[in-house]
Amino acid sequence: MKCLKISLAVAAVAVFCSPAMAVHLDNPNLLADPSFEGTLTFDGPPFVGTWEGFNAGGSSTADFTTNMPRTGAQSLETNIGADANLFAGAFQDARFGFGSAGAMAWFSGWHKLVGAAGGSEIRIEWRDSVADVEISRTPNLTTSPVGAGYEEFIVSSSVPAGANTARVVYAIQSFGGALNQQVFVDDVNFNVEGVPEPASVALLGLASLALVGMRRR
Ligand SMILES: [Ca+2]
Ligand SMILES: [Ca+2]
Repeated sequence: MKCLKISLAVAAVAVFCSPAMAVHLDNPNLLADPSFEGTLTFDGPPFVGTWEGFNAGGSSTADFTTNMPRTGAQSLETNIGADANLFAGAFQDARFGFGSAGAMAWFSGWHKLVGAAGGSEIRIEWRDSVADVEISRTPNLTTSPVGAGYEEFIVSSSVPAGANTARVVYAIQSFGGALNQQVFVDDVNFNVEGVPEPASVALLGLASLALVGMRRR
């Protein structure tokens, strides 16, 4: 039992002492399945815990594929064929709780182009999950990948008052004319300054109890 307590204390130190990363990755990732290794759903809410796909039908599709992973076995594949006014993408809701107004938040990831460039729409839709309303949304990041390898994208924003949820969206569209493209997306991250992931909270809680136990000896 003593060994368990010591190992938990060491784990807590490791959490506090993890090496500095790029600023947009500094906080715990609040997205489930950030590497698209599970299943893309098309079954409506809830949108927390899994990715939900959407498309315009016809030659537009969104799916998880083993074709072009950046890491793991799968990536998200969005695809629109040679027609105008198509769209395809996926989104997920990440909960961070009320009380983060003004804190910085980041939605980042990696995307890779096959076919015609342009048409990416990457954004955060800020929501109040209790009232089930959208508060506001970031402008679309429309920087599309240019081809060859995976390229990083980053949407940064401060959390607006009244929001407890971020709906992170990756979509491609051909509203401006036919594009005939596929975009692969992998290794996404959404985090909010000062918001820990539930698992870290539980671990720190256990470690604190272990330290209290050690002091009492
Ligand atoms: Ca992956
Ligand atoms: Ca769903």
